[in-house]
Amino acid sequence: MSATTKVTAAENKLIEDILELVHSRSNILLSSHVGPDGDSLGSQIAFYHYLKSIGKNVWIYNQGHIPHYFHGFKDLDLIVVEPEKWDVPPEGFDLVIIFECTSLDRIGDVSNLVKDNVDIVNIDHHPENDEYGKINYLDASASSAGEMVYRILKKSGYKIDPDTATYIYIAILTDTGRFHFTSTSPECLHAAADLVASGVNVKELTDQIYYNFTEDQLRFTAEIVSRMETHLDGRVCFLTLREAELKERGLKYGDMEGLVEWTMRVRKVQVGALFKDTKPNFSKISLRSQGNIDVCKLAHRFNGGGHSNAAGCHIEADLETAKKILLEALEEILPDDE
Ligand SMILES: [Mn+2]
Repeated sequence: MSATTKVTAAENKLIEDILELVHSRSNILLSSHVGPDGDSLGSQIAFYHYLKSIGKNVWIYNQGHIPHYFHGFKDLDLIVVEPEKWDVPPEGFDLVIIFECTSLDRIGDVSNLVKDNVDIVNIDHHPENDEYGKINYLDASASSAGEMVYRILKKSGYKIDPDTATYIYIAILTDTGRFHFTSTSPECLHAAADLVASGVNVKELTDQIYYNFTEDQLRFTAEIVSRMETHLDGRVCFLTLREAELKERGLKYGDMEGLVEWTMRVRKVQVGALFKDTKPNFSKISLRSQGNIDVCKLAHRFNGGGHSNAAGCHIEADLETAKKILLEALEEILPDDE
């Protein structure tokens, strides 16, 4: 480990156990939550590179769309999102490693490939976790699953090459909102510094992720932002993303990744929400909050979860009804205006 990374004896033991287990297996499946994000994709690809370096057979199967900013990365095709291509080797998988999932069902349809008796390694940084693994490496203080992968790879003796460093960096960068969220700890920044020293091209990478809209994407973003709704004296900001409008423009939900962050750019806003009608009478909601306002707890009330300042949930209702329901809940939890 680098001298700047704090790892407790208990954590050290967990990492050693993971490395030992990984070395003893040959066919390893990696997966993460439905609708993989920068952290899940970066963590899985980085871990893939490590496992290949020690001679393992590795598969990465995920359900859902890849965010637009990931297109153009050369290892993208390692992530198989088409269920018809989810081949299982004749002898089966002998280890499954799951990144940033609070429960096993979060991997969606990939769970159909996970046999009851197969060993699972569970690597997660969410505050609550079902501990469904044979090994559960959990750290709610970690900025990202990527930061935890970094600790494992440092301990493994694997030389982190520029490619692997880049994928871990993507995980940390995107999960901290570009080193913005409260999870941006000294440990996370030390890891990032070490990754840059290993060859991450910070400018090129940041451009590729955050300065890479198509004209249509930016115009549509501007439209949605211009239609934002504010409530409770400007302390709540709602954005709405309608599927019909996406379709009209030939865009996908993955093309609008990061949209919810616009809500928090408004000075007084304490809670921001993005509503998406992903199915008829079904509204998916991304939540953001400031300080002590725990949107993870709020998300629990609506079939969701996440982190205290960034969470997701859904309400089985159309967009306008869902907004009313969420606003009522927010009225209860937001402290009175001084
Ligand atoms: Mn994460």
